[in-house]
Amino acid sequence: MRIDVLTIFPAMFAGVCAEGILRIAREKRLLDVRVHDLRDWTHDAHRSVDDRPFGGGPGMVMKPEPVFEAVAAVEEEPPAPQRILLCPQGETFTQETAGELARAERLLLIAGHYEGFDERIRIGLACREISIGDYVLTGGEIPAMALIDTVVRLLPGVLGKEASLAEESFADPGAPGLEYPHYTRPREFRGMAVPDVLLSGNHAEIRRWREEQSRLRTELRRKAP
Ligand code: 4HQ
Repeated sequence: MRIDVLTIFPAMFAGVCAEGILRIAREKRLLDVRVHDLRDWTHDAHRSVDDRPFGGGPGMVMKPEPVFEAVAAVEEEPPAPQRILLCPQGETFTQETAGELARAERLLLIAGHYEGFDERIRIGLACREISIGDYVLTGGEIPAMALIDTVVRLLPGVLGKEASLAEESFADPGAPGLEYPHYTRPREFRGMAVPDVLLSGNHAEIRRWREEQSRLRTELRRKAP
């Protein structure tokens, strides 16, 4: 998958793309991330990407021209990407959204700043608008990284065989549950013991216990009134 990103802070993506699963995915050539500085498509001495809002009011608005020019430049090379604008007004990003996007050959993510985008950007570029949740960040970069991270781990070949199989059951939209409690050595730590069932060697019983814990947690933490 190829992912292009338009941002005024390209350096923010360096660390995220250079470590962990994203690094592995890039090394395996399963992921090609290209981060572009929006200011490369400005023409004034100050390299302005924002301007004052018509009608007055506080804050600044992302100008349409650099975004349109950047999109045209990045899309010169086929195939045409699915365009995504990260903004609080978008549909809420879920695991299901991630699964859908993981099937795309190419994505173009646009990270905004200031009070938001000039409305012509939404209208003229027909972007899918996505929010990572109902809280306000200073920019769309962290939402873009969250989306990239979530989508890339779903690409075939990125995770090991075991993790991919586990993914299938969790990705099942019918039965998404929270993880059961995990334990490793030592068997007792600061007075807290590992549940006996996990040491029993009875795999049927262990599976039942984990399913039960998963169900209880989901009910308690996700379906509370
Ligand atoms: N912002 N999900 C404001 C977000 C956000 C979110 C990005 C802050 C866009 C203009 N983006 N800028 N939540 O809070 O995606």
